[in-house]
Parts: sequence; C-alpha cells; structure tokens
Amino acid sequence: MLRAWWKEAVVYQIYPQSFYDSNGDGIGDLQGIIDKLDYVESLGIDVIWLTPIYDSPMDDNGYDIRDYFRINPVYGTMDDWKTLLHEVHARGMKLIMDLVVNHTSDEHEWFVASRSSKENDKRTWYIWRDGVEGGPPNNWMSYFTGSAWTLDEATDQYYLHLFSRKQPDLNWKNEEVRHAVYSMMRHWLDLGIDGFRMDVINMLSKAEGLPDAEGGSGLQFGGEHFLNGPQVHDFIREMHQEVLSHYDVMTVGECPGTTVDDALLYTDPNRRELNMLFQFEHVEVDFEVGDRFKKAPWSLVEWKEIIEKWQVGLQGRGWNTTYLTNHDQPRALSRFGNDGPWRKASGKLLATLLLSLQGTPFIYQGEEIGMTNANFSSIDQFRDLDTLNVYREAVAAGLDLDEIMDQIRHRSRDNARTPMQWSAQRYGGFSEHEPWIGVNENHVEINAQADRSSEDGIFDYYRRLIRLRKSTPALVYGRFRLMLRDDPHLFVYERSLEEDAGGADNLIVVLNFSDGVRCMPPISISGGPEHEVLISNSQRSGIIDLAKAIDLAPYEAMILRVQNHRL
Ligand code: TEU
Ligand code: CA
Repeated sequence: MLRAWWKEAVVYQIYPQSFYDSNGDGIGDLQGIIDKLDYVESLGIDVIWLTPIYDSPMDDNGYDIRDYFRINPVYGTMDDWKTLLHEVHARGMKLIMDLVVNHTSDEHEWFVASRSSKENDKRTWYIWRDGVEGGPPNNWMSYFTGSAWTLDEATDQYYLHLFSRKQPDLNWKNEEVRHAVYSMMRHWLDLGIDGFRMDVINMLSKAEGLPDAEGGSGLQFGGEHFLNGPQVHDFIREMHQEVLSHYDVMTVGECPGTTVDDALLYTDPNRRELNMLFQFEHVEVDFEVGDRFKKAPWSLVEWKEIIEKWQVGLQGRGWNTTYLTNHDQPRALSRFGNDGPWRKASGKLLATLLLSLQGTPFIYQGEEIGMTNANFSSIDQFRDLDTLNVYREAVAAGLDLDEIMDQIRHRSRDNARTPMQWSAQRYGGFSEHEPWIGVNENHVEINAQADRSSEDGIFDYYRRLIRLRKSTPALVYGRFRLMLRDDPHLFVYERSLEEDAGGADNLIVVLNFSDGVRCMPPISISGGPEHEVLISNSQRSGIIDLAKAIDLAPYEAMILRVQNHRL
C-alpha cells in the first residue's frame, strides 16, 4: 500500500471557544491554544485541526462565515493566528483549517449583494427560487429543523439553506463561485497551512431541478437530492486540479450519508479528489430512523459489522479516518463506554480502538483525559442552535418535555462543547471568567492535571498508544480481519502486514466492551498461539497463550503480537 505522511499522522481536533481562554473573557482563543501547544505536543500529536476561527456572527459557532480572510476578533488577530501557525510548526506539528464552502453566513458580503436585487451580479452565487403555491420551492428540510428555504422579502424569492437560515448555500454550478473559493483556499495554503477539513463537502451539488423529496424520513429530509449529488465529484476534482495538487497537504472531507462505494470515489488516489473522509455510519448506530434525537439501542455486533465494512471496503483502495467523537457528537466515553465506575478503563478501551484501526485517527479535545457528557439538566444551559431548535419545536408541538430533555441530554452537540477541563479550579482552569457555556461539574475529579498526575491516567495511555502506532506499521497499514464476529461483548480483530509490504507483522486487538468479566474462547491464528502483550489497560503483560480461553476484566483492552513471526 502507498505510504503517506497523512496516513501515519495522528490528528487532534481543537474547538477553539472551549479549549483555553487566555484573556479572561470566558471564550477560548488563539493565544490560549498557543499556551497549550506543549500539552498537545506531549501527547504525540502530528496534526491539529482547528474548527472555524474566521469572522462570523456565530449563529452556528463559526460555521457561518462572514469573511473568509479575517479572524473572529473574539479569538484574536491575524498576527495571533500567524504566531499560532509558527508555533505549531516549530514543534514539528502541522495545522489544518476548516473549509466551510457549502454555505456562507447571510452576513457575508456576497450574500448581502445577492439578496439586494434580482439583477445584482452576485444573485446567481446563491440558490434563489420563486415560491410554489404560497410556500417554499420544494419540501426539503434544513438539518436544524424547519424548511430548507427562507423567503426574502426584498425580492420576494426564497433562498436555499441546508443548515440554518443564516447559512445560505452557495451555488456551486456558478463558475465564479468556484473560482472565488479556490483563490481563498490558495490564500490560506500560501500562508503555510497543511491542509483542510472540508465541511459537508459532499453537499455541494444539488440535483437538477431541485425535486421534492419522497418518503419523509432520513436524517436530512431531501438528502437523496443533495448528498453526493450529480456534479460533486466534478467540483472536487476541479478543486484538486486547480488548488490542492499544487501543495503537499492533507484533505479530509466531512461526508454525512456516504456509503463505502461513495467513499471510494472520493478517496481513491487515482481519482485525485480527497485523501480521506469522515463517514457517519458508526456514530449513527444509536439513531432512531428518521429521528436523530431519539435514542435507539445499539449493539456491539452491529457496530462491529459497520466498522468491518468500512475497514475492509477501503483497504488498499481508498483511505479513511477513525473518530469516535467530535464537536457535533456526544462524548464517546458516555456513549460507547462507561462514564461511571469504569470511566478510566473504558476510556482506554476506546483509545485502543481509535488508535488500532486502519485510517487516520482523530482525537477530540478532552477525549485524552476521559471527559464525559455535559450532564446539563435545564434547557437554558444549552447553547447549540440545533438543540434549541429541537426544543422549541417540541414545545410548539406540545410534546412531553421530560422526554425531549432526556433525548437532548444524550444527543446534544453541547455535550462535546463544554470547556476543556484543565484542573480542579473554578471553571476547570479553562478561564478566570464565567465561560460562554457551563463547565462540567465533574471537572473537580476529571481534569488534565489530575489525570496526568495519577498512576493510571488516560492521557499517558494515549501517549503510549500513539507511540506504539508510530513504531508499528501494521497498526497503520495492516489488513483488518474481524474475529469472534457474533460475540456480543468482545471486539477482537487482527491487523496484519505481509512480508512484501516491508516486514511481516501480526497483531491482535482484544477489547471487552462490557462491564462484566468475559471469557474469550481459544482462537487459532496461523502464526501460532504465543502472543506478546504490547500494550494493555490492565496489569497484563508478558506472553499470552491464545490457544487457551482467557478471562477478560471489565473493559479490558490490549494489543498483542504473534511471537514466532520472523520480522
Ligand atoms: O456538520 C454537518 C452535519 O450535519 C453533521 O456533522 C451532523 O452533525 C451529523 O451528521 C450527525 O451525526 C458540519 C459541522 O461539523 C457542524 O458543526 C455544522 O453545524 C454544520 O456542518 C454546518 O456547517
Ligand atoms: Ca478569550
């Protein structure tokens, strides 16, 4: 398999407003990130992904960009940003920026011009249509609830917004729009950044004629007409040719509603589109069909199947990311692990999974110290517009609010957006001032300082895992093979690298996804039964004989290497 630096990299995602506040206004900022770069470096990180820090009215926390060339003053200045980039590079790390070009803010000068009159030369930069029978042009729904269309009084036409009404969709069919985006990308690349994370990049192309959606369920109603739409690959290949091919950078496309086959189109290197993508199947395993806020039970067997499908499907052809959470998802520990008595063990178990699959791993801030869901009780503690819209709709519909609050507490994006817990101090050591969103009360026990000074810290386990991944090509490039497929508690797989790929290696990853002691039956492996423990979240070490059954402790995790394999 083709080797590449971005396949071997470990990425750390920073959500700036919640990372570290350097000037005491309650909001994280660029200087705050600079102050914590040593921390990030000490984890063993190669690449930092910064979510949007551009000028924005902050309707959707910066995913509504007013000016692509300016920094939101709340985060600092362009000079601060340049210092940040310099300091990241000085530590041997790289920086990738968020590219949000499916939509802009409605306050972006392009949209201000576009909405001013039907004759304006920016009119066709966005998607405007006449209403139909006194209503919107079609029945598509915004991801944040309600119609995807808003009527603009000035010209009596509707504009399309797949997200909030303050996030109008750009018209990618317009060549001028595409070239304006490309030149903006070149601007940032020429400043020295190392790549882009591309927001909902698979939504750029909308179906011809913008037809009504049929049916009426699905995560984003109408999605069949704009997820992986007809021209999306043409657009991305053009972007590659015009911009990306001229730089040695990494690209990761955020692609909700994408199948393995779609993913191959985006990431097969011969097609010259993207390096890797974020797919969502494994983080939607507990969604109720048609209602993403409703919690459905998830089973490990189903989860393993999804992960296997992606591991095997892209193997040797495309490339993927591995992530368990981000700024849009609940905390992985609360969701797939156990944030009660087994917090540390299950935090390490999830780390073991994250860093032992094929695909570039993305760690989300706080994951490395075992942060949990926000545990908010009242709706006024929430800030996310999506959450607030869902609540408002439920109130309007007269639904059972206790039930809605229960769903929100599990699902809200704010679960991942509470401030980073640095210490047991007031406000978790994140700020001197009351933060823009509440700090989790458990910061008194769960914080970076406590974790790093304890004997069995999660941070240190991540660090060791990252080091192991770096020194073990099989963890990056090895072939994935699922074992014990039907076991409801154990997630066991092999990662193996053949001799011809530059040294054979055979690893087994063993994960007990349950709070009980589980017996792993004997497994037979071509390399023989003797296995050396490379890393473990328990006391286990030395040689293990897999020809015998083994009792695994609750949430036990380990990576083993076949012994008699000659390197
Ligand atoms: O998110 C797009 C999006 O809809 C998914 O991430 C969604 O949350 C997921 O499918 C749920 O499983 C991106 C940004 O990450 C998000 O923060 C923005 O709000 C959104 O685009 C609009 O820019
Ligand atoms: Ca600040």
